[in-house]
Amino acid sequence: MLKKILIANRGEIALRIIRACRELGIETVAVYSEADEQSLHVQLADGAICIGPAPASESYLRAERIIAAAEIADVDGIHPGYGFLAEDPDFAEQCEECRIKFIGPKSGSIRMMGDKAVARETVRAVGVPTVPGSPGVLADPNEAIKVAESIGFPVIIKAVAGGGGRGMRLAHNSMSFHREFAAASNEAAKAFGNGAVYVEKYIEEPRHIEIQVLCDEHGNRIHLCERDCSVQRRHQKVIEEAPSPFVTPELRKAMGEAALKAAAACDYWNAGTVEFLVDKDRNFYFIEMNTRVQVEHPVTEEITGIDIIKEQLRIAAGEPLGITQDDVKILRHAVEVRVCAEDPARNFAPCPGEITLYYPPGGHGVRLDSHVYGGYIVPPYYDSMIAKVITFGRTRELALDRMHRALSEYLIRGIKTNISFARAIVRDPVFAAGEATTKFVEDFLARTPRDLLARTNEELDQSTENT
Ligand code: MV4
Repeated sequence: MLKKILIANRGEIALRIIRACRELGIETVAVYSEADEQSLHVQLADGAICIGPAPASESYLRAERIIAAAEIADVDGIHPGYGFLAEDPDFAEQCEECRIKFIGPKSGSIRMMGDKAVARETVRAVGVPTVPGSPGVLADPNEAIKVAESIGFPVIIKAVAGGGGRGMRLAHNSMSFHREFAAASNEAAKAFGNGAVYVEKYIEEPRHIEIQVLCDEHGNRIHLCERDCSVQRRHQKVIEEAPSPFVTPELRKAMGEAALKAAAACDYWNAGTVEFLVDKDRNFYFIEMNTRVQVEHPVTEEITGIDIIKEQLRIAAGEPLGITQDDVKILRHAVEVRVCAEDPARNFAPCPGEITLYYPPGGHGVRLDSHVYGGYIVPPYYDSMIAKVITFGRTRELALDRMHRALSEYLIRGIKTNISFARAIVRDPVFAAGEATTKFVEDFLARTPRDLLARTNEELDQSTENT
């Protein structure tokens, strides 16, 4: 087993990794920026090293500082968490060259899946369904328009270096295609330093359903079923759940097998996620592979009983998987809400500041993954997510009732959060019926009065006190 690892991250995921290490007897070293000196991940790790000023570009994104810290602390491995350097193939390669185990896939797999056109072509070649589209990158607008016309409009233009919705443009006809093609390419060149784009048929109102995979370094590969992440606002997930209310046992089997084919095609190891779009007729199409542990991994842990972070550590230590596909069972239903420091009344603008009062939810069927506490100051430099509330139960209805109850208990004062927004979604008839597609949040916001989303639990409590 690994003896000592460095955690190249902050916040709840750094804590999550420290906790898994504690249970496995692995020593931990935290790294932190000047803004995170008082953070729980610094307090809870066995050691901690400051790697620079508050902005991520001067601390958590500095590969050379993290490698230097790893060498000073003499660790065997680095866990990158999610975000920051987690999907940077150059960082993984530097770890490999320094003989520090990168707790994730090899750099070659990250590089391959990081180019969305290469990823798509690679998995298509092994029989994974992809969205009809261009065979690869389209450089010439006149060639691109021929492809678009042969696919049929509407089409979506995607940046090769994109992912997560950045650098995407929709075209409804040949006229708008010229404009959108140029816009997508320019936007991608500016944002990623790579203007290459490809074209796909546009799938209307799909569901976003992803398969969790675990692969060891000996060629064993299993999947841990799906997560439904259709409830998103501007490509940011708000609520995730497992199993998907839309997925039948037959579809689960087919998507699971396709995900394992995709993993095999890039010689994948460690934990990964294969993302699919699923249309109303339950056709599924590969869109991309995430070569890291994801924010929403706890819903899979809660339905299967498998600790994904511990599995990552065991795989990185070279152990063969101790679980077979037949061992993977869906034991219950789980839901996750991402709690963010943001103001729903001001178009979800980030809302950093001091948490003046904090009362977290708990009780039967509730898990809270968070690094915050009363008196904590949410810094303005990083992602606004401050907690993940995960609830679970024998049925979806029970998991959702528990989520509503947990969110009602959750008191955070001093900063604005999206708690009331999430609670309203949980009680929405379309969501409750399991009918949410990726268009759900937009529709929900259009039919929901703003003041309802902005109301905090304490304001709701005050209105009940008065009655
Ligand atoms: C699409 C699509 C429709 N058709 N591709 C957005 C994020 C990126 N991972 C892929 N995305 C989409 N790709 C085709 N061919 C619609 C989306 C999309 C979406 C996907 C998942 C979750 C939310 C979304 C919101 C808008 C658009």
